[in-house]
Amino acid sequence: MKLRIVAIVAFAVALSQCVSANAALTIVSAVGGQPSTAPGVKYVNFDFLSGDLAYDTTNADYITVGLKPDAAVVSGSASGLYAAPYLSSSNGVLFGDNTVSGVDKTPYLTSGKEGGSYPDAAVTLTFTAYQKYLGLLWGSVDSYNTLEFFSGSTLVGSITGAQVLANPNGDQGLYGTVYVNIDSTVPFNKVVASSSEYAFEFDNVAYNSANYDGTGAVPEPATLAIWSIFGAGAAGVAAARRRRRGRWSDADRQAIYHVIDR
Ligand SMILES: [Ca+2]
Ligand SMILES: [Ca+2]
Repeated sequence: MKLRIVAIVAFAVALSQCVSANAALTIVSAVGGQPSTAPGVKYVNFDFLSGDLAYDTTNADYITVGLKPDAAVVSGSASGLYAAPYLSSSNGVLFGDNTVSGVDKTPYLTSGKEGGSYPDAAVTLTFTAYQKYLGLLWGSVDSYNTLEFFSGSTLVGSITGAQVLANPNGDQGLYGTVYVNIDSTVPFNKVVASSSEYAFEFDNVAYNSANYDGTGAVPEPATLAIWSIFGAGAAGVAAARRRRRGRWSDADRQAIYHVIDR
């Protein structure tokens, strides 16, 4: 019986680690919205990118762009496949584009269509440092666009086009593009953009590792497993001590219930 309780405690502790992986995402989006100008924010426009390449490696915390077929770096628009985002209220200035209002004429990223011949189609942004903020110019927003946030290999949150625009129908004009600012309670170091239909198009990403204080990242599964074994081992030692000492005290039981209840 005591062994079973020890196992339950170890499982409950492991479970509580998993539960804490859910990030609360605060989303602010607007036509003509602007990226954050907080200290430390970096602005990337993907204009000198082709293929799977690291971007802006002059920064210690840079982005590596991963393109799973049929994601791509593109310019302009191709009917039924991708459409350029739309700049407004001069919201490209911090990215080196002084357009006041008009189509994004620079290279941008498109997810392609996930499924069928391309089951993994997606754009992956992998950061060398943890982030708690992401901004992006999200063009021709569709309800079937999905943006996922990962801490290591753990999915900590996701949003869809329906959460950034009231009527996400792929409008390729002024009112179909929003600048979206997302703050996460859980630090992330990978973002994946995918779409079940053509397509998820975006440009002008802002990010900021300066507001990551070094805490809250989700442990890698291997680390978690080792930690759990250690935790179970430590609990086992404690149980053995209790066995020598005698019955579980009320305080011990309360401690266990507390852990299970979390
Ligand atoms: Ca660009
Ligand atoms: Ca679209």
